[in-house]
Amino acid sequence: STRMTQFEKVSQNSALHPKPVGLVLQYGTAGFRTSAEELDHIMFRMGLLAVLRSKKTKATIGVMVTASHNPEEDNGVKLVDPMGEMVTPTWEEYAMQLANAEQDALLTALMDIIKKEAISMEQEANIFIGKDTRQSSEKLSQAVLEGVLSLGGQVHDYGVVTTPQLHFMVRCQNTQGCYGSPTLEGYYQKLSQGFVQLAKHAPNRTDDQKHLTVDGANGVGALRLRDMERFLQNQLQISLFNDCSAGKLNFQCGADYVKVQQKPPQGVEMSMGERCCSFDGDADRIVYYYKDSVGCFHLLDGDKIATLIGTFIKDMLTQAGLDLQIAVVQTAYANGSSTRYLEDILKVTVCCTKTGVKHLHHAAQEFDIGVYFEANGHGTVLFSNAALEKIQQLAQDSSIKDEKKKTAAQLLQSTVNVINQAVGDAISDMLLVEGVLAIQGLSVQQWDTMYHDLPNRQRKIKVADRRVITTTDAERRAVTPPGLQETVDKLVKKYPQSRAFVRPSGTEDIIRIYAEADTQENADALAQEVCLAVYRLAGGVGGEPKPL
Ligand code: G16
Repeated sequence: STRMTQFEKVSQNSALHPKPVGLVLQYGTAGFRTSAEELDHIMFRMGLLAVLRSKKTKATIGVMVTASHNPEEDNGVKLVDPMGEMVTPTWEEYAMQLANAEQDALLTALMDIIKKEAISMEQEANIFIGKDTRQSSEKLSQAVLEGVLSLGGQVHDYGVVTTPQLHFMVRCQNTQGCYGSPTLEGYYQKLSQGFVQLAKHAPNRTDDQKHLTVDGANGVGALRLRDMERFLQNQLQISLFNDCSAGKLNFQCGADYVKVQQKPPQGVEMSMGERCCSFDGDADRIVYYYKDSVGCFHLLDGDKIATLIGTFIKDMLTQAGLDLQIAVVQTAYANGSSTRYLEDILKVTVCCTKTGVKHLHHAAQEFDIGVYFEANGHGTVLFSNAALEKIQQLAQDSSIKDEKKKTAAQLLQSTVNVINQAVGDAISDMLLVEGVLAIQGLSVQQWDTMYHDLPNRQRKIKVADRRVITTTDAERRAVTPPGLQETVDKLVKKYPQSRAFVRPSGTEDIIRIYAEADTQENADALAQEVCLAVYRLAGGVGGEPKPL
């Protein structure tokens, strides 16, 4: 039968992308991620899985080849579900079964998924593929493509696009264009129109106010931002650095570097008081920063962005007289001051989830308006259908005489347009922040004073097997190894206003440590002590961690 020949084809082609015997990889925080050399078979097999997922959902599925914030030598792959969200957890399990099946067991693993999910192989399949600028991405995305074709799927290869652009394309395609048009042009047009509408409400800005310095992390975000500039009608004047012309991807630059090191990126000219931002390697994260008049560096991370956006949306809802519930979703990394500000001053619901956009996204869907941001700058805003309808109705209601109300409704509508609801998006978030600052007439310094971050420190520790640490309570407490949490609790008691937690990374082979306290010295000291505890109790390797 045709089915036999199809599976024979899979079998034959998979031999060209052989799995190293015994290699086992996990679907982590954001898909498979490791050294690029280990990923060829994973890519081919994710092509196969994407075809099954597409047949199952009767919708277009996305496959993005990227290792985002990781070094250039790494790569990775994430699957995108029909509405542009991360693939659902059950399918992460299937991804691992398929990825880790030895060569001669691949067909059985494939059949098993088909049977469990009752997939009709006659159903057609459509896959969108995207990749970042890594050297290995070209060949690896080709392996995805071969996987898709082997199982008879149709492919549209978008080439080098940001991760959020690929998510956007998938959502546009599966909403029959309601969300926008599934092309780069469509993406630039939708977002920039929203932004230009917002900027029109701040008509008298000086060139200085329109100016923004961007660190592109020497990645795809830089390339695609360049494309977008001509759509912005001079409402933003961008100086782009680390634009892929010379430097290495994510090396001493980009959002992750700036956030973790708490210092400016290399390769960027910053003048005093100037607004600057950094993207990460696939442009799904953004952080802002500036240098004050005495040269001191100030970081405005995902928490500050969430607070700015949350405050703006809440103001607009009040002015528009719309009764919609707004919530902010964070993770354990959220600075304690931000949580306090959101709860006590802004008086919005705050939720805490595990690390990983998929968890935050899911929690944010429970509200009329869910603002979600990781402290590392990954986030967006979700609007329920009911909220969207109410906003649209009000924005189009020509009978409203109250100018303030009318303006607020229109601003909310433009906000909806500029936001990429599929996933966190550095370019989209940047345009929204720029729009909000413009409308509210805020400088980056004024935005920074909304609340003061508690001093904090992030560290990494290498252990023999990071799975020995397991956590609970949205990763805020360690369950294993025995004694670790008790030790952390004791250490935390030594420092005022302090908090600390440890968790295994899902994107790198390390344990992450976070500590905050009343002073930077105390945050550093606490982080150091927790690092030592992890090293001693969780099988640290490579020598005891030293103070920074
Ligand atoms: C990915 C995820 C983020 C997560 C980050 C770090 O970011 O998308 O949600 O915060 O990894 O995760 P972990 O601490 O588990 O290593 P990116 O930008 O690298 O895709």
